[in-house]
Amino acid sequence: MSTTAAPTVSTFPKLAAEEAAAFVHHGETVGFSGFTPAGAPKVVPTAIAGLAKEEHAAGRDYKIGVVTGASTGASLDGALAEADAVAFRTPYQSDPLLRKRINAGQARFFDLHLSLLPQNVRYGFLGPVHVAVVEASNVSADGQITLTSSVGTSPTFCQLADKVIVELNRHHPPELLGFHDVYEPASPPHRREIPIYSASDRVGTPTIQVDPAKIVGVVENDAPDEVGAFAETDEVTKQIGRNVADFLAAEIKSGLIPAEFLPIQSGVGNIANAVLGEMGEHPDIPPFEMYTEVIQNSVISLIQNGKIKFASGCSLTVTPDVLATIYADLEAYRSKLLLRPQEITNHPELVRRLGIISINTAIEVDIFGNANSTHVMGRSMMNGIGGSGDFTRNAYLSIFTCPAAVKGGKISTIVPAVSHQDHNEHSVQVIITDQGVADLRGKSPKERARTIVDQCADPSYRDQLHGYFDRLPDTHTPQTLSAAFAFHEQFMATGDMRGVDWGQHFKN
Ligand code: 0RQ
Repeated sequence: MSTTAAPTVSTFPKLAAEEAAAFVHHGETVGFSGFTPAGAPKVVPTAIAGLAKEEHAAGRDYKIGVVTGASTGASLDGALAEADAVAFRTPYQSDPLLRKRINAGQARFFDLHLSLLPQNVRYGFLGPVHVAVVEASNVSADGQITLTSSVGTSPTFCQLADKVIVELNRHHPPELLGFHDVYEPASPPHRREIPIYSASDRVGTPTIQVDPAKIVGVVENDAPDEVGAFAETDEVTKQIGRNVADFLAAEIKSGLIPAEFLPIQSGVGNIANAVLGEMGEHPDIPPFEMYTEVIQNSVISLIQNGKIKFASGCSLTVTPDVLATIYADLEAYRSKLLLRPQEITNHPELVRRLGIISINTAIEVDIFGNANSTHVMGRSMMNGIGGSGDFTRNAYLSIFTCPAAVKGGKISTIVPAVSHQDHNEHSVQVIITDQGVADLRGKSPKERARTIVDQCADPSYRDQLHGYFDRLPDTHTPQTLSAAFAFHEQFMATGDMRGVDWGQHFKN
């Protein structure tokens, strides 16, 4: 693999961000690079937001469709939401302002499995992509774009868009050439197998090849990725991590997971970061590989101490200090890290073939093993399903983690029925909280219910959950519709799930 970056050339017009924004018109759809804030453009989206405000002030409509790899940072989702410039948004977001607009019904959001986004765009299911805005560490005269800290859906946006705007970000060195493996599957009926057989296999090219005639200009900047700091690991999160690590070590010991271990996918957020940290410290978990979507801070620490041998992902979602350590020693990481498009990192064929162990975080799970990753109280969107469904459905072993109770104990994450369902009982195999592990494999719904309540629920909710279970009819899945949402109703009425009066709910 060549590590010599082709020199950046000045054949493309050099644009100010505002000049680039002028290429984006009301009603158009823009495909932005970025997967989490990693690799998302910064100055062009903020300039588009400025244009939107000017248009609104002049009494004209201005809104665009915003499609990205996953979530982005404040200068993309945040700025566009603040300017009320978002007509629709997909497939995932985590910006507080945008979330507010979505939940207020002011921005249309549709939540997609992340592996499906690129092909849905190629199939035309989302309509045309008029403009691609892509952050790059280099662009050559013949239109080869070297990406930065993520791949996301950029190859597809660049292929389909009429116009491509490159944000050339000097924060990322051109020597990143070789850290990306760009591959797009053919569309049916011509699609073939994807020839990846281990986490480190390469099948594509190091750059995106774009028709140079489509590149309308290059905007230069040097802003770092807007990846926020992770929360300090608290005792609850640590205990979840220890429970996951102990469980996996026991699975290896019993032979249910091969002794050489299997590639790990770990979800996004504070809990996922802490779980990996604990796995890294466990003496009975051998060094392993990641075939994951988001590479977070803890992965880099574990590469440094040898516990992670290789990490394939879609984004380097690490804080600026950690990215700086990688960039200071790029050659050492060249054989340890690889970034791929999201349809490859999350591809069901590959997740099943490689035997991925998936570990994702749920907002709540119910006593039968259904999981909600996206909605608070069934109606407020948090972030989106992300890649959790891609991995869970196809994993060798699928695990969901969550604290047994949140919000100072006022919310039990173990509930009689999830208020929104993203992953059903057929795909969820293991639930792990700070209280313990519920291994659901081979268990009937009634056995699952007892295991989940006894092993995973917070002690302050166990009697209440038994109170529900003990009143249930003796059927296969003994759910009782009039009482199934009593925990949620109680919370919405009083702000606390504790103290449900079952007598009111079981009327017959
Ligand atoms: O609220 O922010 O006010 O403190 O949700 O929860 O405990 O910090 O956990 O950062 O790991 O996020 C499911 C949202 C968890 C994330 C979710 C509140 C809680 C806190 C955040 P505060 P924590 P995390 C591949 C995998 C879906 C996508 C996915 C997610 C806030 O993991 O978005 O899996 N997952 N992708 O207090 C009310 C409940 C709650 C609750 C937690 N039951 N009711 N609030 N919270 N449970 C990667 C990608 O796809 C990119």
